[in-house]
Formats: sequence, structure tokens, C-alpha cells
Amino acid sequence: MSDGVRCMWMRGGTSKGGYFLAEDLPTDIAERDAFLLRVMGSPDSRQIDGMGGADPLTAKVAVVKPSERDDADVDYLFLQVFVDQPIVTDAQNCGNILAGVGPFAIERGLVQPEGDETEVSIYMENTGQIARARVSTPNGKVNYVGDASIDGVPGTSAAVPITFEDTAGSSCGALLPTGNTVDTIDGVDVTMIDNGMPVVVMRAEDMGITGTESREELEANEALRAKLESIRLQAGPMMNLGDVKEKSVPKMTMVSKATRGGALSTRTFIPHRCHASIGVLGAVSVATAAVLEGSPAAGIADIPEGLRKTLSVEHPIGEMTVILDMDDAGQVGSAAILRTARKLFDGEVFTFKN
Ligand code: NQM
Repeated sequence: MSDGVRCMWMRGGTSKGGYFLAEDLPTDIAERDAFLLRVMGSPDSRQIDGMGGADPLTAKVAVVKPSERDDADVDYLFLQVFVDQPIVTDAQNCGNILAGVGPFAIERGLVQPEGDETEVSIYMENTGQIARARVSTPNGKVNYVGDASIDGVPGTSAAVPITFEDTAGSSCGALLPTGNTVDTIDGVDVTMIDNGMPVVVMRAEDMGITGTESREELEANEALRAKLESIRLQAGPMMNLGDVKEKSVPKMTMVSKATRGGALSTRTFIPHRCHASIGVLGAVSVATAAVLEGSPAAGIADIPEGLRKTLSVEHPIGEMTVILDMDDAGQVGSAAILRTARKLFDGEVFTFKN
């Protein structure tokens, strides 16, 4: 494909990537993936010949189309393009890129704006659940300006509140795919959990770190990375994810006591780079682990009373607030988070591939 392909570049939460209408992409999956690798400039650690930002958090893709479902306005497929390997995977969802899907759907005319705020119901194809995003639309147009701030993004923007329902077992078939709150792998107690994102949650101190280290310090710790990868490769099949050697899940989150007044502190590998902050559904899964009695996270977390639990999940550069609504059985029923998004560029992307 040497002709330009219509594409919008957006920041969604603390991530960034290309947003495409499904009709603008090749239908053949191998062809589509080859095209997206060219778009991002992968594989190359600098992504110099493409749009990617040399970081998994900025090499992301949303594919959006009108939904045929009664309960959704649009379908959203998330694709992670690896930076330094020729891999494009749909094996995970992304709640940050999700934040741009509502605005994008309205911008492209898939959803008509209604009043000052338009609710967009989004079917998340990767995992099969619905998310509801509220988009600011005064005067019939998407508004990106506002006073909402999220850690990891300078300044303020219009709020995009998002609610998730029924995310338990999104990729693993069950909230706790092994049936246990705690399992032990390589001598480390872990909770293998999936409330929207498959995550292995363990105590930072059990991994030989304090949990207050920076992203750079943790990425430089070869021994830690080897230990995490050994646990991850064993956790994959136990979480019904099969061989995860070439997959971006499960994520690996090390938790410690909060240091800034939150519920708990986190450091997350996604899975080979350390997250600059934490993923959205990743944070929902970690917060859910923290309310499970007897889990490694519960032991260190500060959990508020009541059926609505507002948990501030601390991460390397701030915090993400997750609101968990518990049902009468004491299980997490739904989760909500606040994100922002910004349209950065709208035009055509070129690949010039022979
Ligand atoms: O967990 C990064 C991100 C994510 C995923 C990753 C995310 C989520 O911050 O919902 O948003 O974990 O690979 O974009």
C-alpha cells in the first residue's frame, strides 16, 4: 500500500496511537498487521521510520467500526504493536486507548452528539465486554478542553469518565483462573487475576525491591526482570493464556504500602518494559486483587469500608483512582475510572511498501 490511509493520531489517557476505521484497513489480518508494523516503524527500538514513539505505550492502535450489537454504538479492537519485534497482538485490551474511542467515533460520524455530553457504548472486541464513555460535546462537537487532570499527562483536558461492567474473566475465563486467591510460583506468593486485564500481583518485597523505585531503575535491574519473566511464563498457562512468550499478557504488578495517602503502591511490567504509570484495566484488576481477603495485595492495602470503594492506586508518577462498586455478595460488580483524551492529528498515513 503506497497510497495514504485515513488515520487519526490521538492520546488516550496516558497512551498514544493511531485510530483507524475498520473499513480503511486491509481485511486480511496478515496484510493488516504488516501495514501496522510499517505505520509504527517496527521492528526497531527507535521506530525511526514510523509513527511509533519507541515505547509500547505509544505504539498502539484502535480499530473502530459501527456495532451491530443492540447494546453498543461501536466496536473497538485494540492492537498492540511491539516496538522491537515484528509482532502485532490482539491478545490484550487497553483502557487508555479506549478513552479516545468515544471522541473518535463522534468525530468520524459513527455516533451523533447529543447535548453537552454524549454517552458512547463501546463493545471491546478483544475481551467481549461493554464500556460506557461520556464525551463532552457542547454545540454538537467533541470538546477536548476542560479542567480534568490525570497523572502522567501535563495540564488539563475535558473529562472522559468510563464505566466497565462484567469484566471479570475477560481473557482468562474467570476472575481467578486458578480458582485460588494465592498461588506460589518460584517461591513467590502471587494472585493471578483478570478483571479486565490478566495481571500477576505480588509483593514488591518478595521480589527484592522496595516498590518505590523509578521506571528507569527497575528496567536496569536485570535480575528482577529475569525473575519476573520466569514467573510470567509459568503463570501464562495457569491463567488459561497458553504460551505467553510472544504475548503482552499477563502484566506483572509488584505492590507495596502506599506512600502518598493512597490505597497501595504499584510498579508494573507490561510485561518487558516497566509501565510509566499503570494501565486502566490493569489498575482495575490490581484494585480488585486488593479487596480479596488473604491476597498478597490485601495484606498491604488500605481498603475503605462500604459497598462503593474509591481506591487510589499509586504508580511511579502519581496515582489512578479506581471506583469499585461491590455487589451484595461482596464481589466487585462494576468499576469506573476517569481519563482524558486529545485529538493530535487527522490525516493520512503512508507506508510506501513495495
Ligand atoms: O490496562 C498498557 C496502557 C496499557 C494498558 C499495558 C491499559 C489497561 O496504559 O487498560 O490501558 O498494560 O500494556 O495503555
